[in-house]
Amino acid sequence: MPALQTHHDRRIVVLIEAERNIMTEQTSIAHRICPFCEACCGLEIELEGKKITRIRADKADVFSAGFLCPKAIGLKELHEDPDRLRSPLIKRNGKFIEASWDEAYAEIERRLPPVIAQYGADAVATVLGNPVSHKMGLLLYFPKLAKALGSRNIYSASSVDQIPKMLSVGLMFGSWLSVPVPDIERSDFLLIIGANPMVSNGSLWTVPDFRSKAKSLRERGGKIVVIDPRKTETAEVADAHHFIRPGADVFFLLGLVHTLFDEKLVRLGRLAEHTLGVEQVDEAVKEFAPERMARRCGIAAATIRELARSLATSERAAVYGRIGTCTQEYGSLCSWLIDVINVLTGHLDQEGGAMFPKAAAFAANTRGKSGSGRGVISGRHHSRVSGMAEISGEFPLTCLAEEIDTPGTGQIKVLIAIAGNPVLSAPNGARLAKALDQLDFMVSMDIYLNETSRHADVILPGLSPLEEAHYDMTFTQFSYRNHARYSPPALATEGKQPDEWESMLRIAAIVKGLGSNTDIDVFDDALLEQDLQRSVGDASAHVMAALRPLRGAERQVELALRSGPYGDQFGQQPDGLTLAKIKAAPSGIDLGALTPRIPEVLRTPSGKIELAPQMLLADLGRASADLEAPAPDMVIIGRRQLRSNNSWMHNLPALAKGTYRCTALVHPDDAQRLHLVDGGMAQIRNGARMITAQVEISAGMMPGVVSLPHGWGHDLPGTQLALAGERPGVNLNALLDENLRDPLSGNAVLSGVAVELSALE
Ligand SMILES: Nc1nc2c(c(=O)[nH]1)N[C@H]1C(S)=C(S)[C@@H](COP(=O)(O)OP(=O)(O)OC[C@H]3O[C@@H](n4cnc5c(=O)[nH]c(N)nc54)[C@H](O)[C@@H]3O)O[C@H]1N2
Ligand SMILES: Nc1nc2c(c(=O)[nH]1)N[C@H]1C(S)=C(S)[C@@H](COP(=O)(O)OP(=O)(O)OC[C@H]3O[C@@H](n4cnc5c(=O)[nH]c(N)nc54)[C@H](O)[C@@H]3O)O[C@H]1N2
Ligand code: SF4
Ligand SMILES: [Mo]
Repeated sequence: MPALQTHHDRRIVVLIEAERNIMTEQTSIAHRICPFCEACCGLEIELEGKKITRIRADKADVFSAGFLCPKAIGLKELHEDPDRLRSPLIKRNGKFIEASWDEAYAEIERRLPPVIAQYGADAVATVLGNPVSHKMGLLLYFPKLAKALGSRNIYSASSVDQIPKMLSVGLMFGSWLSVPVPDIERSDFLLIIGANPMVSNGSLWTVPDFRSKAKSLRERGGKIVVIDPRKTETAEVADAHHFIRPGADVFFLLGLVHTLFDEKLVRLGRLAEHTLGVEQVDEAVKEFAPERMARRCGIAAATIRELARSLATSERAAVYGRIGTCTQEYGSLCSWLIDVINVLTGHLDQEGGAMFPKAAAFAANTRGKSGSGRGVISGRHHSRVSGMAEISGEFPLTCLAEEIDTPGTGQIKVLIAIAGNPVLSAPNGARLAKALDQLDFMVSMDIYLNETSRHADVILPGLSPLEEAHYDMTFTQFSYRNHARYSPPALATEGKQPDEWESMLRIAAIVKGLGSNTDIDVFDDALLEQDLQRSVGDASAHVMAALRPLRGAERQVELALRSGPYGDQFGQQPDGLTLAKIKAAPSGIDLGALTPRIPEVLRTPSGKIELAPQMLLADLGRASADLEAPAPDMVIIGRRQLRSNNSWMHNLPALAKGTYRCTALVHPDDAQRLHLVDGGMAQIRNGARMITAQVEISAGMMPGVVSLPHGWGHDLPGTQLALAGERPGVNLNALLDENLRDPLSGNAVLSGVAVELSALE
């Protein structure tokens, strides 16, 4: 600043400084990674004292660069929502009453250990919902709770979501989360199957502002092709869209793989020396010529062949599939074939292709010896009633109800539900709801009294996202670009509400017999010391001392970062990452574009890409036998909506307002045939199950397919969701059969289920 010349100048400076003081006293800006969806946008929270005055995108964010969606305002509305729970609830004589934290933990101590003593560890089940993957406290401390419980009964939303993909990448690349993602900024061709990133903002692919990235791709001459039974918002911004018969992706994908071999388009390039099983795949797909697949999947043979050629001849291309390809009978096969194509076309692990992110912390594919490993192990035990295999340490969510309501040795007596709402989010929630009422004891860790937590005996509410710190442990593993960002709490907690990691640890302490009043920090220290002894042996004292100033989840983040692939290795790499360095960069640290990682990323015992896992090859017989199956007259699929997030954001005014959205989309021809009118009501029936939904006629639907969003149906008694209850919508999952699963992964079939549709007078 130039030297001040005049009295006038000096006065201005005094004024500016006065204003700055007001700014610092009253207005402040906090940074928060949005926890609502996988895009993980960096946001700026403007505060006046404790009041949230504005939420906007952080333009300087190294990863999301100024993008946000309408849900971001939900951070303010959630914080202020009068229905959001701030203190624990205990059910007494069927009614919830507010309780202190000490009372709530004491109630758990009174009721949980006796059940374990009487029935054994497996009598206590845990069920985890989607927000767990967005919450470092829950994610980091659940393993400690699970270890203390020692129960095999672990369930989560993964098995109504991505577990088929986890299984296929686990078998192929050796760890559950080694999911390759499109390197969209350098790609020329994207084939998107059963995903709608324009609305979902990406999944197993963290890609904020998909729209701009897709636009740039097309502006540089690239192409996007979408395969979906609905002409989605993503299809609208693509070059081509093809309807596919729901649930028939496996036939389409087999047709593509067949073509690659048939037309001699297979080019593994650099991957050749790192891949096993190419010949087996060639042999296995011989019978699946596109000409035989076309009728079954609804896509012409010429189109399948043309797409195979485009993928093979584009220099930089990737195939990406999501929910639509997972939540169906062939979820595992589809997930596998997508990456088989990425490998056979030489696009896996190549710039502009499907690449492996390298997260700064917590990724199994950055730990231990690189290049090979134990691979993944599944099926170590089977569920009691249906005999479903454990995958990645959990049983299918659709087995939870039967494990509670089927008497016998090993029956579940206690449930700890953590940030999940399976009564709405899982098929046949009515059965689950009934089962929950038969439990001896149920704890919900949730922020609402909703369709699931209403069944609990004790509810422990989590903090508002603005009151807790955040490091993204999950989605950094699926990010289109490597980065590290940290959000400190934007606001101090009101009262004595603990962080969720503390509650988890306290329940673990209760199970361990340490008592509900135990000193949590002492317990946490002891657990960490044990872990360090195992991982770093003699160096544990040094590491423990370095971590000493921090506690809880934050301390775990510091440990993972410093020992991670970019870390300072506790002083050995002084330029490396530490939590302090990330904290000093409120808009994050960019760690660069994705780089090739094969073979280093692999953790298979062979040290190779396993292109032809036996389990998957064996399942092709099922597809082969199903080739002639006729198309049902009408099938139902799901859809996501921009202002909604599964079941739990319907109580926030800015997201709940506007036109009614829980509508059943049908093609005009179907509407005419079935005498359905726009805005009229339709009965949707699956055997004895029936719901009534409002019809919306849409030329974007594939004929013979009806689309209804999930997560609705807020008309169940005993909840405290005033706004959501005003327009409850209907529950798609009430129609679906909990016994319909992808047999390999146990994932629920949520898509392509045959229904009858009829007009309601
Ligand atoms: N038919 C059909 N069903 C589906 C799907 C579909 O496409 N079609 N999609 C499936 C998918 S992909 C998923 S991921 C699942 C989701 O299944 P769930 O995770 O069971 O459902 P959500 O609606 O996300 O419920 C999240 C719960 O977490 C609570 N919550 C929110 N924030 C916090 C927090 O900070 N702490 C705690 N303790 N609790 C919190 C909410 O109040 C809510 O109860 O639904 C699945 N269900
Ligand atoms: N706004 C918003 N964003 C969200 C969520 C939300 O509820 N709302 N949920 C979050 C969660 S938990 C997840 S897992 C992700 C999911 O992310 P996405 O997978 O991108 O989500 P969807 O929008 O459900 O897209 C699935 C698409 O599959 C299509 N589909 C259905 N059946 C089939 C089929 O058999 N074959 C094919 N090829 N396509 C099919 C549907 O028409 C739909 O367009 O989104 C996340 N983001
Ligand atoms: S796109 Fe997802 S992460 Fe970004 S602001 Fe919207 S809800 Fe939040
Ligand atoms: Mo999900």
